[in-house]
Amino acid sequence: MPASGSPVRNLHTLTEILSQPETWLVSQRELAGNAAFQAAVRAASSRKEWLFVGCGTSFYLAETAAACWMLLTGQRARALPASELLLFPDLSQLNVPDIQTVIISRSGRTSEAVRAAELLTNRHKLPTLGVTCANDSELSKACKLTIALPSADEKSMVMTRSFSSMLLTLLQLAASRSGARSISSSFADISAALSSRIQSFHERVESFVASRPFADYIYLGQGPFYPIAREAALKITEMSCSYAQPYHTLEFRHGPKSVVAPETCLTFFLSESGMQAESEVLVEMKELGGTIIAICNRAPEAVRRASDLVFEVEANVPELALLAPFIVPAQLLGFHTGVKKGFNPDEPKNLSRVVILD
Ligand code: F1P
Repeated sequence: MPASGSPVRNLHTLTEILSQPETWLVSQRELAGNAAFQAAVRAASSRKEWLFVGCGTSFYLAETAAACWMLLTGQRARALPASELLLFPDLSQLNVPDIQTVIISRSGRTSEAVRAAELLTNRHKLPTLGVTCANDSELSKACKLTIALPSADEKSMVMTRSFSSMLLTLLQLAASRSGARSISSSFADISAALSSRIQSFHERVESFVASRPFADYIYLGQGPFYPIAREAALKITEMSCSYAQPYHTLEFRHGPKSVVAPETCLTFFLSESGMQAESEVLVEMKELGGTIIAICNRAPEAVRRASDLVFEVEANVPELALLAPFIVPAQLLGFHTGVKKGFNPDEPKNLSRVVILD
């Protein structure tokens, strides 16, 4: 029973996590008639470089979007925390032709994100695209164009469905630029695949968390799955005040693996591109005594044998369409770990829903 005393199932953070398959479909339907999205698609055709900006979860979304953009379009794309634009503007290298900037903020009110948008629009005279879940936000006033996804907004402090829905929106924008039709058509498939599994994921995570205590949490991913690992680490930190570290999967061998012990919970976001190399790390960490969670589309036998918990999406979709469903088991791990430790994920310790600076 969480600290709030209300049953777990009544916590809106859990309700929102479980609503993601349906939310993705609603958001995609909203986009079909969204004038701002269509304008962004038209504008994207003349852009040659992209800079994605955000804070917290929205920064990890920016990193994921930048990786997807490069893989889908072949164009140069980068991600920066909004604070870096404000404090170290020369790091952002804005003086390149045909750059498009994208500022991501669920609330559309985060001071650093709004200030970064104002700087890019007003001082640097650059095209700014806002991506948010709020209508009529300060972000939309600071950007030349803004895509809003109100159906993906949340009551919760932590970002869950807003992260995955805005990710799919940016993926759809990248697919429109690259002509990768299979990406846009895959959203119904990942929604259906997750919808038929999410209750089982929820129950399996809850019982796994109840079965044993952990001292720390490691999240591993390569390529566009690395920022998903960073977001997963933030989720369990925000909801359960646990120590969590993300690494590129193969980087974990180069020193950080010294921490591995039975009370270390290692979550692997297994890509299809790097499955062989990444699963070898998974097997090695099991041999070191770690507790292993594997999140993948389909688990090779070696992964199944070495893992304590396996989550498979089993969707016939392009690899990048797996990024959104892959974060869901990690969101559930953060939620149930928080409840087990006596926290209320609806009211995370020390956090506010939006960081507003004076
Ligand atoms: C960004 C953010 C969240 C974090 C917390 C504080 O919010 O850092 O990622 O979980 O809610 O704000 P936003 O700019 O996306 O609204």
